[in-house]
Amino acid sequence: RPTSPIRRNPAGNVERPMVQRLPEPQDVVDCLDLKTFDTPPYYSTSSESFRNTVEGYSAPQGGYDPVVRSLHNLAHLFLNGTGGQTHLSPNDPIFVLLHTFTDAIFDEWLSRHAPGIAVYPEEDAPIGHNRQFNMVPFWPPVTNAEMFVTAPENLGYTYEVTWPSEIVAAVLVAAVVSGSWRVPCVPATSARLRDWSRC
Ligand SMILES: [Cu+2]
Repeated sequence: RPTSPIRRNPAGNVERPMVQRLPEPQDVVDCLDLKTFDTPPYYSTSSESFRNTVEGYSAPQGGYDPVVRSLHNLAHLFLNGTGGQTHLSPNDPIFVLLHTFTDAIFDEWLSRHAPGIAVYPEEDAPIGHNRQFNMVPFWPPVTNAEMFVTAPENLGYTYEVTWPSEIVAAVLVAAVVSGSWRVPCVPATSARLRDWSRC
């Protein structure tokens, strides 16, 4: 029996202006700067928590605000259709790109901050989210602790991303060297997951 088609109406949610835009490169820069992996209550209300910020329940700088949606959540809600509904969103192929890029941000944060497993909540996080809990629904079973590791060294894959702060630095250097402060058109980067450049 045929099912309904994938629906997208990007930026079309006029009832909710906050989700009529996509995350900005600066949002990723800010999120990657957060120093603490997670904070009590280890939930969607956590403040100054990298985990809650990349998920998108707090401002990119880490402050929790119940009306804010950012980063991963904002990209879902921007789609305003199949990809914006929790139980349906994997049906839209964009889901794979969004979650791959979210994992790339997580991997970059692990590389930059080298946190160690002690920062991962041992208890009091929601069921399934404590350090030694298995990640549902993966099989064979794997714990959160086992996945709290950088991809290149531990998981056999790597991301090729030029992070936005690096693009900004390159543009500034080019402008200074050329004696011009006119912002040049940034060429396409080697990022395969998302090109953050803007012309
Ligand atoms: Cu998602």
